[in-house]
Amino acid sequence: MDSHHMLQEIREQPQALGRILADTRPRIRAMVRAAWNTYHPSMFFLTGCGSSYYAAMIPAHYYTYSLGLNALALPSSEFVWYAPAPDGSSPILVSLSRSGRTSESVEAIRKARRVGMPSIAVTSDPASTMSEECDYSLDTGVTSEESVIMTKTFTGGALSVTLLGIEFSKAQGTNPIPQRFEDELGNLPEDMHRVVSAVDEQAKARAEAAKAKRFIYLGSGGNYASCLEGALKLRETSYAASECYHTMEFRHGPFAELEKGIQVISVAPKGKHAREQLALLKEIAATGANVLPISNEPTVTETFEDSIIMPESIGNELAPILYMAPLQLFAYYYAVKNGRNPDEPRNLTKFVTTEINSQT
Ligand code: F1P
Repeated sequence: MDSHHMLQEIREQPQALGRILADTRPRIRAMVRAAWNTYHPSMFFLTGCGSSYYAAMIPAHYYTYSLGLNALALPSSEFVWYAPAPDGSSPILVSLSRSGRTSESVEAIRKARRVGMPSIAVTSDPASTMSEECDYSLDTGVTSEESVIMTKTFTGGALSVTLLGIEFSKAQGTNPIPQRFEDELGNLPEDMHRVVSAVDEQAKARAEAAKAKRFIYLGSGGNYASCLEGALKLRETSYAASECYHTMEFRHGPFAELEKGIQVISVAPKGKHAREQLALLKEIAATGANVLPISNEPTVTETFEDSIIMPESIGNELAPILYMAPLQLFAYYYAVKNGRNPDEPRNLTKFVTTEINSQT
């Protein structure tokens, strides 16, 4: 069934990412120049709701560990309820939202204004409430999905906020942008194309063979955010029980849940932690739980017959964006196999409007 919007939109991601790098990036440079000259921000609150919150967590990881920026990702509602007034640390709010209309994210922009904090809204709709009420509006250039489910606006939002951080980091001038970051950005659209081509059939086969009703996702670093989103995709489209943990946190309690019939999906890219990840996956498999690694590490994919094998040459820096494709495809094919319509999940709308009070 190739007729669902969700599948088409997953497959459109290489082009969407390419457009951001070619067309949105120059606008990001100009915006950051203006914001830097006016505010010199030194602390970044990155917010969103649902998928947009998880998308914001990916750049938060880059800001902190690769770009030398001080950043905190949190749900828009938490920012609205708890964000302090600036105390000399020159904070700025970057709020991510496909619609630009989600109540908590709109209210985050209003709260920032009330406490004297500048704000940037990153949306797919430059005419939205957030875009109109913020100090700086960034249209990612990725149009909203036809599906209720976020796919290309998730990876597009994560990339746009990452590019914002790269420009702020350059303006700050204290931390050279790692060369591997720029190299991987240059290859990202082509790499995403290679990933989608490589994993589409594999994800379909694994999803159609999956017998579990309960899924546990494991990821680390920026891939933890991707796994949170992968688990959410599965809940949204199939209503299946899914959880997510930081890879090495799993031994600290959740391990007790394991038994036959549970499916563990692990994002385990090659790199310096491959050996520890493999050891954990072997321990999990020994309990009788089913292990499905998504990996380009041969020692992992050769150990587990049920792997989704990622192209070996893709880099690690942008893995959290690239590994979204197999996670999205797995959720899509699992939903279709279970007779769900992934474009129109029950009880879900494209964005949420609710009452939220930011008065302090
Ligand atoms: C955020 C969001 C989506 C979710 C659902 C409700 O929307 O939580 O992530 O899939 O459709 O809204 P937005 O603020 O990014 O428009």
